[in-house]
Amino acid sequence: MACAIAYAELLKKEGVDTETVLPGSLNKSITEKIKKWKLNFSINPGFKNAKYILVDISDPKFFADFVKEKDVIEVFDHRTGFENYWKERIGSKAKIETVGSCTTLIWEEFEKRVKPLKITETSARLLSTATVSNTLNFNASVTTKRDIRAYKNLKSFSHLPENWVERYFETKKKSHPKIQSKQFFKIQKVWVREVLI
Ligand SMILES: [Mn+2]
Repeated sequence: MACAIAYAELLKKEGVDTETVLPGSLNKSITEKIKKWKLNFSINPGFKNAKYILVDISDPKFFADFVKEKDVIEVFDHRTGFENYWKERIGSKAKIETVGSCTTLIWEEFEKRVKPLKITETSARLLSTATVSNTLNFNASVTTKRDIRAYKNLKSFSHLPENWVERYFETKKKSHPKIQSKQFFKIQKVWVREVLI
């Protein structure tokens, strides 16, 4: 969700008529608190004859039914496996790179394309929170320097409270009682590191 909402913001800034479509139910990592932010998306596509940009997904098996492959014009993903598949079809518009979170790729597009650099507070909050969620607060082995750098640079736009990350994982822990306390301890430990970044 974070990638789709933020990238739509970037495209709108560039004058592209864009809509964020998130079919199905929202991911469990989206807490009640996040749902109260001004989230601009629809569940069904409102445009006819639309072109599609896929974010955080590149495996054609998992597309929504309404997306026809020939209408896909750009793909962002941080998981490998389909780089060549998309390169053959859309060339450099296939942005599949191994980073911890797809949000990092989206933020880097802002840095490249938005001059002077700006992003709404909501999009910055979504990208930041999804980054810490996906990388287990930079603790997961998939984490790269690019994720940490992106998160740091988003800070001046997100204005999240200092203890946001801790509170976010607390809430997640409450709604996911299955998370092992050991794993949570790890998260907390790294949270201390995060504050120092
Ligand atoms: Mn992902």
